[in-house]
Amino acid sequence: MILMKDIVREGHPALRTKAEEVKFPLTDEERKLAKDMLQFLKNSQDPEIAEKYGLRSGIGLAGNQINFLKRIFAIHIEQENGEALSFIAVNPKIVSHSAEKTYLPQGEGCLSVDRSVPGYVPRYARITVKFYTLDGEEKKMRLQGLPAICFQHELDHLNGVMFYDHINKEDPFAPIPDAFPLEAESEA
Ligand code: NB4
Ligand code: NI
Repeated sequence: MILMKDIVREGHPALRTKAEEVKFPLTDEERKLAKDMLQFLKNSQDPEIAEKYGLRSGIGLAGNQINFLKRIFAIHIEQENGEALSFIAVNPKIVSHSAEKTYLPQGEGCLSVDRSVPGYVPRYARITVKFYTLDGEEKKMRLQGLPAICFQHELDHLNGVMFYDHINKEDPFAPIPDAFPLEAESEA
């Protein structure tokens, strides 16, 4: 299982490397690592398991973060309606996006960043994405809210981009034109 010791931190070159397109069929090793990445997220959101193994909770994880430089990431977000948006994306792409932007009012963090970097991280409010499953099946989705923000955070990792690269250096909390903060679920 993936533990925090397997997640590389700032300064590791993998976080500034563009990950490679995956060729199908995937190798058994690639399939196993991808499934382990999704399982890490589920474990990290389980209070007992997270406590037992000292896991920081995560809703997304990208290959670069475990020094696996293939264009693969996993997302696992428990939705209000109890369903989980849970998938592994292979060779993900944003095919279109809204002009409108959004951001997490509390800012973003990263499992590869052991410090708080305050500031708004502008993200597209609504995106249409395309990716492949581990078996090579094409998936197309429209995402908004936290799933859209998470997808963009993970896609950035595959391109060697960190969330704080998007923060306004002069004024980290400067108002972002045509952007609305993501309301916390309960307030919505
Ligand atoms: C990726 C996210 C940072 C901002 C917002 C949030 C958490 C991450 C990083 C956008 C993507 C990991 C991957 C959370 C979290 C809310 C939902 C349900 C119950 C706990 C869970 C906690 F854990 N970020 N951590 N950071 N990253 N929300 N949630 N909660 O996921 O570095 O590249 O279980
Ligand atoms: Ni991250």
